[in-house]
Amino acid sequence: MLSSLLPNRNRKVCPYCAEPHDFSKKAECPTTNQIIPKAFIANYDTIRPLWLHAVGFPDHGKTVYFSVLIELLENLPEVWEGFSWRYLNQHTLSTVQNNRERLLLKHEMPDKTVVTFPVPALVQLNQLRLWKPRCMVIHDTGGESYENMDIAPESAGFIRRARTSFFIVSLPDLVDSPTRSIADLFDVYEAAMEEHNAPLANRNLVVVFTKADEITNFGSNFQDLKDYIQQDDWWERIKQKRMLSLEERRQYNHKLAYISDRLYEFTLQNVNKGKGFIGKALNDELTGRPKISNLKFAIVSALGHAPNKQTKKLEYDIHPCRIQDPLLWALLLEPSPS
Ligand SMILES: Nc1nc2c(ncn2[C@@H]2O[C@H](COP(=O)(O)OP(=O)(O)O)[C@@H](O)[C@H]2O)c(=O)[nH]1
Ligand SMILES: [Mg+2]
Ligand SMILES: [Zn+2]
Repeated sequence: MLSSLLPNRNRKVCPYCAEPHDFSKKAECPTTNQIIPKAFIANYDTIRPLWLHAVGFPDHGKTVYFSVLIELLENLPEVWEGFSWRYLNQHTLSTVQNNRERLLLKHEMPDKTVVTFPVPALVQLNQLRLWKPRCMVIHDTGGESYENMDIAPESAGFIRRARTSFFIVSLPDLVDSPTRSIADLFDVYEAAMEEHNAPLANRNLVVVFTKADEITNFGSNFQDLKDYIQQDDWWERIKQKRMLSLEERRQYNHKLAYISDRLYEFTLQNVNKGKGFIGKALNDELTGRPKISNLKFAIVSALGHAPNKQTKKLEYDIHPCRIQDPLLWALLLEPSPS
C-alpha cells in the first residue's frame, strides 16, 4: 500500500485507463490488458501526453469532430513546415483507416451506437515549432448516455485526468429542441463531473460551437463570426500546398483569442440562457470564486455542410472550417512543462 504512495519515477499515467502504473517490468495496463506502445513510455518525459476529450449531448458532433481533426492533422505538413504525426498503436491506425473509408470515401456518418475511439487513439505530434512535441490521447466519450450527456463510466478516469474539456455544443440542435439550453447543458455536465469525482476547479473549458455551417443568422452585431468561419483558408492552403509562416501562425493564435472574446459576447447576447451559462461556469455560488480556470470559445464546422437529411450521407466532399481552433486552444492552455 505504502509503496503505491511513494513517488516512483517509473510510474507513468497509463493512456488506456488514465491511472499511473509502473511500466518498468511490463509495458501492459493491468486494468485493460492493453500493451502500452514503447514510444509512449520511452518519450514520456519529453513528449508529454495531451489528454483530449469532448463532452456534450448525443448527436452534437463529437465523433465527427475528432475524425475530421485527424484528417486535418494528416494534411498539416502541407501548411506547417516540418510537422509530422505518428500513430502509436495499431488500433488508432485501424480507426483512422476506417474513418477515412466511411467519411471521406463513402461520405457516411459515424454510427451512433459505436464509440469510435473506445480504446484511446494515441497520436504523437512532432515539430510543432511554437510548442514542444505532444502525444494526444484522444478519448471519444460516446456510448452509454448519462442523463442525456454522453459520459460512459469507463470515461471517468480520462475526464478526471484531462485539464481541458471540449464542451461540444451544436446551436442548431439546441434551437431545434427549445426545451434544452446551454445552461441546462452545463448543469448536466457539472452533475456528471461530480458523479465521476472530477471537480471543475482548475479545469479549462473550451466551448466548441459545432455545425457552424448550419448557423444562418449570427445577428447584426456578429457578422465577423460568420466571416471568420467562411474565411478559414487552411483547407484550401492544404490543397494548394501553401505554407503558413511562423509569423502567420503566431497571428493566428492572437486571432483565436479575439474570436473567443467575440463568441463570449455572442453567447451573452444571442444564445438562449447564454448569460446564465457563463455565470454558472465562472462563479461558484458559495464562495464567489471562479469555478472554471479558463473559459474559452471556438466555433467549427467539421463537415462544411449538412449531410442529406434522407440518406444521411454527404453529397460532396467535406470542407472543414476552423477545426484546428479547439486543438490550438488545448496546446495554448496546457503548455508542456519545460
Ligand atoms: N451540418 C453539419 N452537421 C454535422 C457536422 N458534424 C456532425 N454533423 C451531424 O451530426 C450528426 C452527429 O454527429 P456525431 O459526431 O456522430 O455526434 P456525437 O453523438 O456527438 O458523437 C452527424 O451524423 C451529422 O449528421 C457539421 O460539421 N455540420
Ligand atoms: Mg459519438
Ligand atoms: Zn492502465
